[in-house]
Amino acid sequence: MSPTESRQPRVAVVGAGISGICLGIFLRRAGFHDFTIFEKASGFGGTWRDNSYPGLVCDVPSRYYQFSFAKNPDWTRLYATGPQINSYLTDVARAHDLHRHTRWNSEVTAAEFDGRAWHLTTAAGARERFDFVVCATGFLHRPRTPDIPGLDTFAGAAFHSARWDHAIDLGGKRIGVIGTGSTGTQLVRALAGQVPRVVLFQRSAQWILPTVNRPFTRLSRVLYRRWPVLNTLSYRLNAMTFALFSRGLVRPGPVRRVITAICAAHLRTVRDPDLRRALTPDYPPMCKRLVVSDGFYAAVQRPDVDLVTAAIDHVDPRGVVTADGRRHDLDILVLATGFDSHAYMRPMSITGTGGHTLDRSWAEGPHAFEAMMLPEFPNLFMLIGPHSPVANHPLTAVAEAQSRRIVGWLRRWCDGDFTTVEPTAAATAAYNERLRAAMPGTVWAAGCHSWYLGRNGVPEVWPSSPARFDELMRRTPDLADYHLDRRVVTR
Ligand code: N01
Repeated sequence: MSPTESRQPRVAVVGAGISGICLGIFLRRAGFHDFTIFEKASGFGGTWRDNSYPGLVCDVPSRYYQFSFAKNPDWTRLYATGPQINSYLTDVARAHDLHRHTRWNSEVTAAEFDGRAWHLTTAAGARERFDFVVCATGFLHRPRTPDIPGLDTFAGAAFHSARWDHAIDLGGKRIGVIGTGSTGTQLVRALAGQVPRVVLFQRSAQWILPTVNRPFTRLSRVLYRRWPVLNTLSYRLNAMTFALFSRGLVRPGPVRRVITAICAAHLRTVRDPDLRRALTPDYPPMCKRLVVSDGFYAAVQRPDVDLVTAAIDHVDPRGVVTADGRRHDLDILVLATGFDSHAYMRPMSITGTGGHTLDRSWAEGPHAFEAMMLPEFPNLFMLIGPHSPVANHPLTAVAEAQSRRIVGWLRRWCDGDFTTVEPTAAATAAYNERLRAAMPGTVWAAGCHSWYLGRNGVPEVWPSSPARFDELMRRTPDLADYHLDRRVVTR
């Protein structure tokens, strides 16, 4: 029986980024129409909407960083730009009528479970009741602003890379970039040569995997449009390459050695030995998220680009002063300092059964049962939550696997199998213990500081292959791992 013939659950989806869009499409396709996507901003795309800095390019190939059910034949390059991905996501969402389900400028501030249903409150004070809540908030949405003394005294413009101020003319400006992650390196690559001076403040050096962002010919795009199977083949080929890459992440062996050798050879292309030394990380490749770039080393060797490795002491109205006493005069200061990735759906306050709060549950760090559910929070799901395979695997694929699982639970609800479901505390503890036991062999535990690590220094990512994750998501849930409440709820 389709859900339209039986009872329909009311579902709230928080966030209209990749995972919220994906779930919305899965819900519609499965016949679930009573759902609302709450979005704090006024457009689809999540982090791809928020990030619009110069040079933003996805480091996963475009023909893989897309939904498997909505393959785009018109990608113009091996790696798509941020605006191209944002347009793609918006087009896919609109093509599936998701704008009809989306409530814009509606930030959910609280969700409370009353023993039967969830009550959501928005920043505007509206309150609404739902049978299920899905947090599709992602983990790269809360910019992390460094606590640098004097930052607020800077006379020029200072902003986080995810809040790029397009009103500011970059022409003739000296630009400082703090941070050498994927964002900082892309920014330097894009700004070098376009402005009189770029100063990169590096706290930790990064390993850089070289690539070439080659354009796709017009002919290839015509062929991909004519024969969609080509797009499917590209997608599968990329999936196999990434599966191979992920082996290097989760255990030592030949893949890790090959990637290490490629990164080391790439570093040797830096001619000046002092600069090369300054750019040499003190941890193995892939321990932090590997930066993929087709020009960072060339950019940083330009005479109009300075690499500053001295620690930042403070900021004053004229620029950044480093611990060696030098002042670096600047007109613009960009904070490419990353995100509070462990916040997930917070600061939204979530209260489950018996007044149990998410903050209390996560006092020792974010965790979940099989990446998606938590004890004491019935009928609450997370998309791309703790221990989802955030490594370099495309989040589109993760969102699809998890959306499919949520639809499975909703179907069971429609069949009357349960009214509320939550994992048991014992199953959750055992699952997290298994994950922890698998972490020591992973590259993330190889001795570096990164956002992949939790407060206790244990990695918070999926410690196995994407295929194993997909298998877990497709497996029929073992009901012994859950509390199922079968009370009939009358609304
Ligand atoms: O952020 P990061 P990001 N003083 O956290 C430094 C995705 N992404 O925005 O390494 C000085 O990686 C910090 O130094 P350290 C991708 O998943 C994807 O670059 O902590 N420096 C580090 O160098 C990525 O992993 C694409 O010592 C300070 C940097 O800031 C994630 O977003 C493109 C500092 C932060 O690096 C985040 O990347 C862009 C301080 N007080 C981003 N505080 C794609 O292509 C922090 N730093 C898909």
